[in-house]
Amino acid sequence: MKIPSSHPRALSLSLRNLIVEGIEKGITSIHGLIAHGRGEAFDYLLGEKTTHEAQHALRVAAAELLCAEYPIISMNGNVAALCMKEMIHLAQTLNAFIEVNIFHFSKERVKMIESMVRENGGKNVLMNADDENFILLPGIDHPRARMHPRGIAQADCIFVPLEDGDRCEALVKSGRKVITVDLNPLSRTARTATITIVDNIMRTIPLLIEEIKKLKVKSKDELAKIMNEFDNRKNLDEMEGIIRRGA
Ligand code: PTJ
Repeated sequence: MKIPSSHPRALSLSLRNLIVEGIEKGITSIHGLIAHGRGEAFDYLLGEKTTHEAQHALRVAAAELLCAEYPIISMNGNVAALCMKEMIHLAQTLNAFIEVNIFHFSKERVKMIESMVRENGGKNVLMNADDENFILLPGIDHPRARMHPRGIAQADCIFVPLEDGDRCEALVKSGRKVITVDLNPLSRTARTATITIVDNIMRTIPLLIEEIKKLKVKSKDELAKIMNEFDNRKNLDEMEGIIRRGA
């Protein structure tokens, strides 16, 4: 459905359309609708804007990604539908691989997202759709534990937006740094990740790319200072406070 630009909720409705189109194309899981609705509700409560706290978290995330030896950008079906081009740009800025890694696992959907990344100009893309070509993440008892051997399995830092709490916890337990984007500051993912950016992914990715470009000139010591001064739990508590008080 075409949304008239005069509609007061035009932007929000157009994002819903992207998710619906993603499902129609076969790249987004039907469960993605529920996840998106939950995100929408929190975004509404946050006034649909990037807060100072989210800006802080994404600066720390930029520092962490720049310091990582082998960062990986993980892409799921919602992220592919909402901001495929921006994620490709992020991966190019970091010179990192994108790994198509989905929660509701199906080989068909993994392959479809992978070819869409390539169609959109993403060259460094990995997927775990072949039966031999994966390593299992300990603690997850399901095909969604699959990690590509040259992707998440090797990574010391993973950017994994809109993630499930169970797998986020397993990734952190495995010793990897996990950076997520999640509009719900109370979610298990938000509370388990190393760095949580409580913001809409549509606003986050361009800001994160900008921040990476700004921080690229900083020394390792300066980046370490940015990371060491950050307390994820405190940032989440502040985000929760903003929601409770009303943005
Ligand atoms: O494609 P798949 O199979 O990997 O599945 C992807 C989803 C997102 C369906 C899957 O990972 C899932 O079920 O996630 P959850 O457990 O529902 O968590 C998704 C989180 O993302 C929720 O806490 C939402 O509030 C949040 N969220 C949804 N949309 C956005 C968002 N956060 C930031 N920006 C959004 N646009």
